[in-house]
Amino acid sequence: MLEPFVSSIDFSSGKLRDYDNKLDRKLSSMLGMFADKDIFDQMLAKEDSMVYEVFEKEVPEQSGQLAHAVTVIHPGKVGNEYFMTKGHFHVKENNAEIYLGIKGNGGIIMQNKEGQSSYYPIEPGTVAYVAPYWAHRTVNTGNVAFSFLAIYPADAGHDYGSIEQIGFPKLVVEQNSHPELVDNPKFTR
Ligand code: M6P
Ligand code: ZN
Repeated sequence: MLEPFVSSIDFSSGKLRDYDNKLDRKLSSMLGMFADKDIFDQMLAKEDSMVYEVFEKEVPEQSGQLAHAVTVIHPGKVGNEYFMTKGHFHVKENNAEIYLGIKGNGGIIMQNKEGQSSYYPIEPGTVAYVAPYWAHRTVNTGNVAFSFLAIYPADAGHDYGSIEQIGFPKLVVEQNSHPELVDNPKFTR
């Protein structure tokens, strides 16, 4: 049986200090996910920049366990589209998730299977509830690292499926120095 434990977030960097696993997502692991392919290719040819890092505590992927991780999205854009996570549905579609904003400014874009979308800005202290059945992706809309804590059932599973090719109904882009939602041309339903 797993024993109780604690971990700690460094609020100045937004990172989890005593993580067990770290996942690095660089531009090269996000092929086809940003709308402007030409700019993406130019950026990747120059440098395979880090887009986001996920600092995880290890818990068994079993019903009843709560996985928790801190994600740090670096500041940056591909064209006018903010750096973002891949985004996923849960394999167990009826599993919810909680995000808590730690550092920086960002947002969460969600979609359900009917193609409806929902967007909320996240700042330090914001608690976002990802309802069951909603896919979720976060974006960094600021000039510094955007960090948040995620808590979710450890056996929820990640379903990247069509999101890797098509994405979300809306793109989160910078317009006149502000985040705006625009229609995703690849998303047709
Ligand atoms: C959060 C959680 C994780 C997820 C991570 C990165 O920390 O939702 O489950 O893996 O963000 O998001 P993604 O897997 O969509 O790239
Ligand atoms: Zn999730």
